[in-house]
Amino acid sequence: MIDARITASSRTEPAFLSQDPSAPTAKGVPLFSMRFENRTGLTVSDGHPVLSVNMPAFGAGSPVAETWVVPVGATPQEAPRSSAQLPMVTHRVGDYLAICALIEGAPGTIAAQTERVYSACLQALAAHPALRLLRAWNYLPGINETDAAGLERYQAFCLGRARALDTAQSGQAQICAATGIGCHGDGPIAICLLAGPQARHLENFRQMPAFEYPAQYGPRSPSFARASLLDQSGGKPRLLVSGTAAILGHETQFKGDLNGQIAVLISNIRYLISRENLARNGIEGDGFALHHMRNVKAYIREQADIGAALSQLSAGLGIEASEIVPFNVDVCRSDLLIEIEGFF
Ligand code: 3EB
Repeated sequence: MIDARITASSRTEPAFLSQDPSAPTAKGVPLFSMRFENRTGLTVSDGHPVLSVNMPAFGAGSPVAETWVVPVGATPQEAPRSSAQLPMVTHRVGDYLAICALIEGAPGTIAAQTERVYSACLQALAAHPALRLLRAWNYLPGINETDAAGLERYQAFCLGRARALDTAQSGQAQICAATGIGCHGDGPIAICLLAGPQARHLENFRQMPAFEYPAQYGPRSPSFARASLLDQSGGKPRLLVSGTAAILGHETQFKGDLNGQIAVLISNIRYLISRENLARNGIEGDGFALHHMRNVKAYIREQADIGAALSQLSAGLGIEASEIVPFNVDVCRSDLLIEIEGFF
């Protein structure tokens, strides 16, 4: 089992906890943290890797952190290991592994550097042959800018990531749920991979699989699944939902219309988690309820849209606006105004 909590900088005062009473929220061994603050970096702190990402939560006085936690029973514990070659830290707790890394390099080298660092991460994963990729987070400064090689930085990143996945030798490197989103500043790309026991990776049958997007969106399609379903060995299954936007088929809907985009992204998540979509993915079960979405993060391109976006998301999902953490960042397609993610 694994769980994540989002907290304000004071660890003892969680700003948000999973409300599933069966979830091992408060107690457990931290596997890794993502700290949303005003710089990007990678450190080891309190025995686990901390990936700092330059994207403070909007309106939060202090940094917000999302910490993924493995229940206490998951021993023995190993210390995090830092790579001698790259800014990369791996940490294994029980059946879970986190790999956090920074992708740095001169302008025009994003594709090559992304391939190099992703390959190193996948090689680190290969040292744990029983584990599979469950979730990836990718934070890109200047995501919509054109890099010195003439490609949009997000597209260059997708190219490098796809090449690294092509050359990964084992079936461990399955295409999993992911986030690919902008962040502030001009620092490195920050990534984190979560691996664990076998997961099922789902598509949304109302959207084209992202890995099949046509070439108009870049030389290589984005390598991610719409969601990954974790078998919580006896507990409730957990569905990790990728960054989700107003895309139907492969096309952005309601360009320039925030309300329209939010309506479509909510209907995308509603369908993704439905019994019908699960069945089309070969998974039995009733599906999930929208208002059970947790650890919701909203990525909003225009600062002026944040208030309206939170109200509409809160009403549409049926959760409190205060449970949604907003970030004012660019989204991977320049015509997307908003993207959200979370889990069930
Ligand atoms: C989309 O549907 C939205 O590149 O890893 C969402 C989640 C998006 C993950 C990624 C990109 C990624 O294409 C963008």
